[in-house]
Amino acid sequence: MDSARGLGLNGPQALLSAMLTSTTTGSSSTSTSIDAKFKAHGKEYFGTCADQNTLSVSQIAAIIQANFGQLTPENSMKWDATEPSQNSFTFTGADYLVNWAQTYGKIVRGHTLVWHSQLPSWVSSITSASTLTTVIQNHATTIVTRYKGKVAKYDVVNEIFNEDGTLRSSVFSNLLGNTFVDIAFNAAHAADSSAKLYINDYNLDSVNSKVNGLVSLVNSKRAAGIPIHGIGSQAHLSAGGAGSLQAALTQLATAADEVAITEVCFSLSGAAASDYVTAVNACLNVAKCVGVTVWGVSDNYSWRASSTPLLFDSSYQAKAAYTAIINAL
Ligand code: 9MR
Repeated sequence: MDSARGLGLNGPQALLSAMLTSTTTGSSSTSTSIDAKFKAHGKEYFGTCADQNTLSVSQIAAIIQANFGQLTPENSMKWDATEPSQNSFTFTGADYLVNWAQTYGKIVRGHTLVWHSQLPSWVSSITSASTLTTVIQNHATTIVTRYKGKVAKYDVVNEIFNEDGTLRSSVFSNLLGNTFVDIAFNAAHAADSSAKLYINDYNLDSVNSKVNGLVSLVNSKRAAGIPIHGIGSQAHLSAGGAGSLQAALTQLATAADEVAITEVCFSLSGAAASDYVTAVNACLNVAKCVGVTVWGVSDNYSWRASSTPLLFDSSYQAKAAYTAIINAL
């Protein structure tokens, strides 16, 4: 395949490939990209997470330019990276990702405004509900305003549920109950009314208590006028774990305007081709599913590197799972 030819290049060759891809309309690489093939089925994007560390690897940059249509900042837009101390914002990493995406015409999913993890201690040690309210509003407003028109969708709240569908204990829920959801979504919507705002979580891979709890909360919040537009299913899966994903996405889609697979990877399976095809088909078969994001490009930069969970190996060669998706599309 022409696309595969462009994927295994090293050094100057990869840079040349990248330049050609970015400047040539209808190049062979572009016409066989996963993103282009996925969009041909009526979807919005097929993407990956990245950040300056991976975008600076020439082979990864070339792969993304040729194959992926969407970027999620893997770490650079999280609270610890953007507001490490109160009202002192640092956008170096997030700006790099967003500017790169603009240069190469990639959609950005912002990730993530409110999360109990990678949260600076100055936030987790807040004891006043009114202070925390203002802090959430300021954080969400500042980030969404900065990237207005450049970030299409946001994971506004991330991983707020326990496995039984109840709300996870965090500084947010402990001080504000579930109203921190209202506060965060309202602030984000006020800052950019065009951005699609998501609630995102993991273990939403079958119709389970967590899916049901999430659907119930989204239904009640939307009925109350809170601008929740989408539901993201991370899909950090193990071998054989994608079989019920379509049913779960179908259930999630009953509660929102759109759903997405936001962080898919397959640990302990060596990224079996059939697992990936099952996950991609789950999105294809659910009308409201707008896109799939793989959680990284090459195994060596994966957060689960030892289980080789991605579509490209540590030498930046396309794996069987990549070819299987291309063939399935
Ligand atoms: O991939 C991210 C990794 O580089 C970070 O060390 C880790 C720290 O929490 O976060 C990883 O991304 C997570 C994502 O933001 C939310 N869902 C789970 C992902 C994997 O842990």
